[in-house]
Amino acid sequence: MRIQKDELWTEAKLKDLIRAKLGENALFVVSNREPYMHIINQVTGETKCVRPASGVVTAIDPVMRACGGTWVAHGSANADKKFVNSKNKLGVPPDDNRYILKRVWLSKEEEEGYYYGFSNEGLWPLCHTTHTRPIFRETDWQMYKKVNQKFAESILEELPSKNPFIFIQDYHFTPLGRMIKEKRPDATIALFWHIPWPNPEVFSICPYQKEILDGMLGCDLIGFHVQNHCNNFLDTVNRLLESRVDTEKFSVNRRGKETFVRSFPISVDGKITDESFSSKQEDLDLIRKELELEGKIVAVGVDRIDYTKGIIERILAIDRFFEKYPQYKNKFVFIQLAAPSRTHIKRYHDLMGEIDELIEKKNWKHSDGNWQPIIYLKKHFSPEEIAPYYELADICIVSSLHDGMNLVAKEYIAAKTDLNGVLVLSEFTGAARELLEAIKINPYSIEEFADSIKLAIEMPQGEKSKRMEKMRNIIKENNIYRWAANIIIELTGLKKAV
Ligand code: ADQ
Repeated sequence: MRIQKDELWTEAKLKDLIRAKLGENALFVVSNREPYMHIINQVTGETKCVRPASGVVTAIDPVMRACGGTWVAHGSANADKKFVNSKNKLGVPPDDNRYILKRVWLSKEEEEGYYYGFSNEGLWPLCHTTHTRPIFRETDWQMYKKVNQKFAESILEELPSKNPFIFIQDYHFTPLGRMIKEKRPDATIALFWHIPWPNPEVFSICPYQKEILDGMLGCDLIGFHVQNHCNNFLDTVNRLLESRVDTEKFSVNRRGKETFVRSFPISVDGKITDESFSSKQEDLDLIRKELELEGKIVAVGVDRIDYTKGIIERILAIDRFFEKYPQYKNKFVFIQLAAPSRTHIKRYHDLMGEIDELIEKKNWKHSDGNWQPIIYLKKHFSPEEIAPYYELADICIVSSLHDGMNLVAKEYIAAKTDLNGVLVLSEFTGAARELLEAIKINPYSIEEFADSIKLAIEMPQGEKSKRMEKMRNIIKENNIYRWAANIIIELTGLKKAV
């Protein structure tokens, strides 16, 4: 079965495909971050269910809502234990149970070594070209493997007696595929790598390179966002591991097992054809009034606070823009929505301080008392709260120094029903390969970046609409349902070939 290029994929269609391909075999998803977190406010005692700021959750939740199944993830929030049954499970979303979330509990030491240490101080900087030095500690690596084993056991308990399908998410779980396969060789396992894959020279500094690659090759299929990451992965395996790389089939043979490597550019749910997606006029008016945006040109940035997202570079470019083009003072406002992330890691903690300080400094430099050029909203927002900011923004700025895909760029386009918006997009994102009508920037070149902001402001209406329409068509076609369908078809196709 091949998917037609212009075929429109919907939740219902994906549901039918899953039923036809997997039958009674439910899908098992594994990720570190859980899709719903129960958080209690220690002061008021009030509990909230929150969807975390995570690209993985944004992408996979609509797929699981469509297909049902079980999602296994770390129960990391302070009230999570109160909401599970005796098997650590609950139905989610809480108000409309579509699938099962199984929470895995980790001790502080486990979380420290596996999540903060090996995953986020080691592999994350290793895979992103941002010149942040990866830190590899033997204790973190041992804990990372121990936690992977814990997840393997939690998943193995759930698997049906025949031919289960397991879909592993991201760099937190490089040994997991092999660990599951050892106990259940009949399982079909895919791993999706949500971040870039570096070239062999870069990867070879990792002291655990062979074990990592060998673990990943326990899976049947490994997916990346873009072809270049697939190529880097195959080059890395070819260079560092005893195996046979087949460049025709795009696969690796190791000890008699074949693993296929493919690109699947991830996307958003889109809902481009669904009018209900638009925010209420009152919500838009309220934000405009509260932030004094009336008559102003508005640009927005929406990010987890992470050094890969180029937030510092963005502020420097806005500063340079006002220096070069002072005629825009009092006329242009930049709003940064920023969710604190991994704050326990020193690099992230320091970055938060740097951003606070820089914004304060630049606001002081340019503002005249009545107008503030940068509005910094440092908190976690729900997707419904973010939507009006996308809708009212004339410009969205995505300036990542390196990013597997970047879903903010796609969310902005999906939200612009009136076609009245311009996307300024870093050339170092996976999204830049698809969204050719965006204004491309190199975030390291502050001068060029500042000029691109001016270009976005001054783009004629007709040109804006034309570009936005083209990008909306791309997202409408290549939405998250098509992404999931492509992976399921590839995976079930492989199964038959075994
Ligand atoms: P992330 O690095 O998390 O994802 P991204 O793809 O941009 O990056 O997704 C971020 C998500 O968090 C978006 O859905 C956004 O709306 C949300 N978000 C951002 N700021 C927020 C805030 N202040 N409050 C609440 N939510 C917020 C990783 C990779 C990416 C890849 C995705 C999916 O790093 O390259 O696109 O996985 O594969």
